[in-house]
Amino acid sequence: MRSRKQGTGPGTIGNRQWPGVIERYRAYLPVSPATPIITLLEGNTPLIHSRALSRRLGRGMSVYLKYEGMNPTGSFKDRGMTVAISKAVEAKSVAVLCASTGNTSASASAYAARAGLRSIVLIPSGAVALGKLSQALIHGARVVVVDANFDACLALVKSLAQGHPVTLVNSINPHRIEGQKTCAFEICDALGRAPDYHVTPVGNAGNITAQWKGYTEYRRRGRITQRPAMLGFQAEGAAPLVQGRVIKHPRTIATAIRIGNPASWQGALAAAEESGGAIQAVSDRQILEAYRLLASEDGVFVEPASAASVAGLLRLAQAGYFKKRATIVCILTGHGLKDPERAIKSIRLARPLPPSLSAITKAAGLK
Ligand code: AN7
Repeated sequence: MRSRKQGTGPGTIGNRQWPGVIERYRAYLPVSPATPIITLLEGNTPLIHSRALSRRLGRGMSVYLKYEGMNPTGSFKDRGMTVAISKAVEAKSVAVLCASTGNTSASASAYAARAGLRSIVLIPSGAVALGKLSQALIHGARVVVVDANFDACLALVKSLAQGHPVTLVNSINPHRIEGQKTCAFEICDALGRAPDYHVTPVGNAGNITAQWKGYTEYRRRGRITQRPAMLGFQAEGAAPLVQGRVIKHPRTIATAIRIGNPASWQGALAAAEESGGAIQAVSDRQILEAYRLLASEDGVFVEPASAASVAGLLRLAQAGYFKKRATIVCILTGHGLKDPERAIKSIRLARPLPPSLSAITKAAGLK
């Protein structure tokens, strides 16, 4: 390892600070010298080798976790939002609008605050994790809670955007997809090649579409020779791509991916098909098992939706899907602190004890 004296400590490249995804990958993104860059220095997230999962899979597998929860607002959305908000400012927009299961609204409101734009977010009532809601509120978004699910909120913002001078920053905005493809670039830069398998949660399906575009562009420009098989995982009760039909009332504890009519439907199917991968479903129970396993064995805290990738990994491994000695990257899309209530619900917390040394010693499991 090089020492920090040489300027290669965490978060630095040479003697420089990480510049954010637009400056790092400018040649691949739709920006010009005239584009004002709005950034919180997103990207450069850790690619962590998982000893626990590599061992569990056996057969010489190397499993890596791309910890997207380490982005400035705690999810991968920041990669797309830096581009979408920069382009909105360039277009002289004064307000941005989105529908969200939480993370998009957190990211949009933060980047809008930084750019001096107004932000308006529509969220489904009772279906957004507390951390995400608190972010939108504190960043000053106009938060409109709708008594309907995410799909209805998305339909509403599409109509609103047509009738008003606002920029829609859901992933149907192509600048979002452009920014989010940088996740694939970082993985290839870190590994020196593409992984054999790329495993990711799927909700509105923008991210898997963007990641596949990233690998494809990196290959076209000669940065990699092989692209990975793309494996996308939906929650069983919210798996329109697996069932091949819109799900009117999607259900899952993974509220981030409680989506029944994904906007990038075709993009996700194309990624799976062209790459020789698949879109499959995992149960809430499998998601929660993977959620606990990541936290307790690898020390990585994610939100439940993010654990869908690892749940899918374990499912496919059990079915003998992977070739031997494969390199597998699981995308962990959002931070566990987004949804602290879920962590507390999954582990029983004991009643407070009197401050007596003997009672405490016993409770601490010490002799
Ligand atoms: C943690 O914030 O759709 O398949 O409105 O927050 O690109 O939609 C969030 C989605 C995965 C799915 N993991 O990504 C929103 C929203 C987390 C997420 C997804 C989301 P897409």
